[in-house]
Amino acid sequence: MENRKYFLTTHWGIYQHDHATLSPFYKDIQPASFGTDYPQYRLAPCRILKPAIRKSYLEYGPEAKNGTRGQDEFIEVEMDFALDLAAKEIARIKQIYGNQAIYSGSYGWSSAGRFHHAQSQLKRFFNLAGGSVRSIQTYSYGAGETILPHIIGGLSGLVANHTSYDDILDEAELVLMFGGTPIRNAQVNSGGLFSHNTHSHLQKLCQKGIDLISISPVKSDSDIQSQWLSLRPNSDTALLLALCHHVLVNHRVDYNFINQYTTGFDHFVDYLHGKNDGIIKDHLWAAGITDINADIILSLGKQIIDKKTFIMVAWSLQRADHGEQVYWATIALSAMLGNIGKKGQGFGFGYSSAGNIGMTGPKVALPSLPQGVNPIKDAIPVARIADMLLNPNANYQFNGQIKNYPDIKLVYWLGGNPFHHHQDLNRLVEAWQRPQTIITHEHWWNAHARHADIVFPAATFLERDDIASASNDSFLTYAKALSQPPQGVTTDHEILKQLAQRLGFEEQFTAKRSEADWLTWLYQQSCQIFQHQHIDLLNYRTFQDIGYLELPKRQIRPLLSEFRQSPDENRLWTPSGRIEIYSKTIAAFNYQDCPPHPTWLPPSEWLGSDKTKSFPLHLLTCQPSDKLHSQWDHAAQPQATKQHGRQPILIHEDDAKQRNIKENDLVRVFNERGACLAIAKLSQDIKQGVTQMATGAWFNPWQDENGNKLELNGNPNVLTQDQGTSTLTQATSANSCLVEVEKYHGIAPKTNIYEPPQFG
Ligand SMILES: Nc1nc2c(c(=O)[nH]1)N[C@H]1C(S)=C(S)[C@@H](COP(=O)(O)OP(=O)(O)OC[C@H]3O[C@@H](n4cnc5c(=O)[nH]c(N)nc54)[C@H](O)[C@@H]3O)O[C@H]1N2
Ligand SMILES: Nc1nc2c(c(=O)[nH]1)N[C@H]1C(S)=C(S)[C@@H](COP(=O)(O)OP(=O)(O)OC[C@H]3O[C@@H](n4cnc5c(=O)[nH]c(N)nc54)[C@H](O)[C@@H]3O)O[C@H]1N2
Ligand SMILES: [Mo]
Repeated sequence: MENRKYFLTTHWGIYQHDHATLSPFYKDIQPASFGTDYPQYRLAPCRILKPAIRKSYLEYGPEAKNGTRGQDEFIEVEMDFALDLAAKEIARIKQIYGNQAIYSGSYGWSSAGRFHHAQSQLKRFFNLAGGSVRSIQTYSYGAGETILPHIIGGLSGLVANHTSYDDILDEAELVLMFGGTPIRNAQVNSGGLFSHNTHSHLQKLCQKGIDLISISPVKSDSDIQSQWLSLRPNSDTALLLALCHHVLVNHRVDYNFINQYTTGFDHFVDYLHGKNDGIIKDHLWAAGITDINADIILSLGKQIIDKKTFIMVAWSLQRADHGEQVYWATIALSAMLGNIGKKGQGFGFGYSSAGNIGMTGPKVALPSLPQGVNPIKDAIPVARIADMLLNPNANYQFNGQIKNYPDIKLVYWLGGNPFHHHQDLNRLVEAWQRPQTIITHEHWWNAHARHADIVFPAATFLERDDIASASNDSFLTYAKALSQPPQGVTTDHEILKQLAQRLGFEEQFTAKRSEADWLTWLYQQSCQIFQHQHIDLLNYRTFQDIGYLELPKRQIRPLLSEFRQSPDENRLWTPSGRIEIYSKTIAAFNYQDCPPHPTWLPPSEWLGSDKTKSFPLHLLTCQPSDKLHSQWDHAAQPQATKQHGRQPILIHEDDAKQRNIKENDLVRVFNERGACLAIAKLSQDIKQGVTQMATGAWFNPWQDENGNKLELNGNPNVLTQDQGTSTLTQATSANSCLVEVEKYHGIAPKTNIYEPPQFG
């Protein structure tokens, strides 16, 4: 072990430090490629060092002119002034409109510690303040998370209870990797990870000679040696249905499994045969949709019948219009093969979408900050934020319910960046003008901070002590601040505490504990939980001195193996207790855009739609390899990825040639929703007609003298559509997006989002 004594935990791994520099945790076999230089960028010019109020908000308060959020100057003020203003405003909104006019959904990854977890802090605060409207679901897998309970009764195979990589290594002969298994994404795990092991697991599959097929429009989605099967984006469901059809007509359906463990198969068989729509879902049909040669589909069908097959599907595939269908079709195919619940066979989602999928977490759930109870029960599907702000009181449907959007007057957000994560950002900018007041805590003067009225300067993970652990890994770390926060900057907890004091519930909020007391308390809770398992953890002082401890892991069993073993004792939490290949519940919802069995529905935007006449290229927006989302985009690595300050776009050589675009040319990527600049990167390893951009460049909007909008940094969310995946799931459909790309002529303005805003 190096002589660096202290530890810090991030979502991208554990670091050691000596109060000056960070180095990767010595036990991590493959640390993330980014992060060690963050201390150098802690005090960059874009750091927020003082509370600030939007100028016209300061002058006119909530009556400030509409439409200026995001463009206004800011006035820096003293902390007490900002706190008084924010407290007064929360009290005013509560009194006039009630707590149902406050939105604190505050989605986002913030930082990894258990105590300084921004959303937990904010929820605790508002639960004591009389409640607030929240969000449910995630941007990550909202479609999957909403449909899986209808099919298998829970989220198994999505976030937990995956079949282990070890079992796959022992048993599988063929692994289909839909969306590939890009190692860049396994750098990250919510809550952190002890060691980055995904690559080594994948390499073992490769070394053993297991047949690995990466099914993706982008070759680099597989970092291990594998066969690349390129297809049209969003067409995977059609391929899976054709494989189902192949198994069916070759009489290789495992009817023992189907009869004992599933329900509604007959409806699906009728669909595959085209009984109602006259369309047989065979390899010829799928070839026309997927662009995969029909013979290749047949040969794939033969392989999955002959070999013990494991099907991995990335989370990205369900972040698309009708994204839920691809997961349903995967489960239907695995059920037909009869291999669900068997060692190393069956299916699982997100094997490289995060760093600890297919590995295991601690034996027991670890404690987090208690949040209390929210007296307001209203919550929106998280990706419907702009719809909510633009359409107060309007009706919408979601997962069998008819609901109304609340009329939100105050938004309070910390630890997430809607101007990173949301789709159709120009629409979000408009939606963001609607509330009377927006309050934010941020580290940086990014677009999220610039679109608020009251901005509090929040300490970063480098500047706070914390306790960290992840539900999908088994460690506890004592995170020791690398340095103090800059003068005038404080923790989210401290800001909320001082607001609570002004609103009369400080003692309830803090439970009379200091931040250090809370950490002790969290550790004591962990000790108690483990004592029930007859495991003694170190005493707190020793834990603090050592800085981390490894926890005993849960046993990991093949996904749904208990159900397979005894389906009556271990009924699934579905209405039938079985895997629902046909769902009567969904049938009763009668949604046109989500039929009751796995179905091919063309996405609203894809290479098969008429819209290609105007916007002929499909844009996929993947996770960035050089950071977590938009975090620390000003640091060296993300800046080095950009060229001349713009994010790259991957485009097929022939598509580039047709447009007279050359390597490293500055291009304008556009559709009817918006436009951004990017640098062209030409390749043969992306399907023709497809482009790919990483998310995460800080939104840097600009307009020319004619009012034409152009995002300068390469933020692809000015292009993506803000439309729910379906009435059932209402999740993000970011990956269904058509664009056109052209060479940018003229001199483009430089990005200026890494500089502080104008202060009045
Ligand atoms: N087009 C497209 N869009 C996508 C996706 C996609 O695939 N394509 N992916 C989606 C997915 S899966 C996700 S999860 C979202 C991610 O979206 P987010 O989680 O919202 O993105 P982050 O950049 O992690 O936002 C964290 C913000 O909080 C700040 N922050 C960090 N720590 C703290 C803290 O302790 N306190 C405070 N006050 N602030 C803090 C950071 O500076 C940053 O601005 O993006 C989604 N958006
Ligand atoms: N380095 C890094 N790692 C991260 C994150 C990060 O910001 N940075 N974010 C984390 C988070 S919050 C999440 S939710 C996960 C997300 O994990 P994923 O959802 O798995 O990640 P993506 O990078 O969006 O998508 C993976 C690949 O899927 C392919 N793909 C997209 N659409 C289709 C399709 O229709 N069909 C097929 N076959 N392939 C398609 C794309 O080419 C893309 O490269 O990543 C996590 N890991
Ligand atoms: Mo995510």
